Amino acid sequence: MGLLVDGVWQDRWYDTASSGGRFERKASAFRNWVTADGARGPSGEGGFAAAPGRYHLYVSLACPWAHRTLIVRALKCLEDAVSVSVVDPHMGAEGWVFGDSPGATPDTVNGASRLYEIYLAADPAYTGRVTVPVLWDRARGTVVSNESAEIVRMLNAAFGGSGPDLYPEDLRDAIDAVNARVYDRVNNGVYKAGFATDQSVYAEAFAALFDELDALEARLDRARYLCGARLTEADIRLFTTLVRFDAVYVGHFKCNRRRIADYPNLSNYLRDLHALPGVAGTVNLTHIKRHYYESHPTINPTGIVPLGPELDFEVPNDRALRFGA
Ligand SMILES: N[C@@H](CCC(=O)N[C@@H](CS)C(=O)NCC(=O)O)C(=O)O
Repeated sequence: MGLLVDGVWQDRWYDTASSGGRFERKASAFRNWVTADGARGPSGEGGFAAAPGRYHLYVSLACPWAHRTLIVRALKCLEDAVSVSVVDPHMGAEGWVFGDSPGATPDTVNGASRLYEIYLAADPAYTGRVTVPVLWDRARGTVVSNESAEIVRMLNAAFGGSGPDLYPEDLRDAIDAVNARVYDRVNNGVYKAGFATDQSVYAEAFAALFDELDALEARLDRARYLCGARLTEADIRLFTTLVRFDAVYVGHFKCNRRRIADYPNLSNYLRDLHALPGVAGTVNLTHIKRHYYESHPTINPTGIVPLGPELDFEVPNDRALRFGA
């Protein structure tokens, strides 16, 4: 694990000493937008018009942020329009690399062996973390975006894919509001608990996480999805944390007040989303478990990957029966 400083790779763990034991996630650096006609998006520069075969996604199957983009690509039927490379689950001294673990792929676009080479191809003097997902433009030979929340919106809107509109106009305020809470307390909340190096910082993240899961459990008693009867990006964003929770966050990140399996609504909802067309194919529990347990030596120095728990997301769920299809 490391980062680039002025274009040079340095092998370094997260610095929590300068922030009182707190893990602080840095903002993503590349913030351009693919749009239908290439007009400038909400940030960055214009000139990235949607076209089949032009863009390539670099993902890890382990990473919840990258996972959002893979799910939206599947739900919008964009598998043929946007190609994908999958990094190895183990993130070691060189960061994310292309390897030969089952389920990983080579970099078929740039022939890189490490993900940081892609960042350097876009900016030879890049300073910052080298994260997945990355959306690469073959035409301009550069990174469009490395911010999953924005890549999700591009895949939803720019490419004219079929499938549901995951960010419909009339629900945007509701989606933004739930996203903000879920991001801070759940998606990033598990990392704040897991990477804390101070007991009270961990306790604070732990309390916020489980308060929010309790609130989401109650919310999902009233409607099939987070924002009512329609599936939205808010559901996809919650799903990628829920699907990792019992396998990884309960043990590795010490988020163990309850498992998702102990929440009837959250666990039925998790299985409902897992059953959406194309979603199960994006879930790889081997990559998920190997990544976390092998790549964080300060948390799990032996690198032993636990064999349990037994999880079956294919068990039928009650959501359509309770709320209608
Ligand atoms: N804000 C980014 C965060 C992405 C992110 O942190 N990805 C993790 C994997 S789960 C990563 O690549 N970490 C490598 C590092 O921090 O060095 C997004 O949502 O796209």
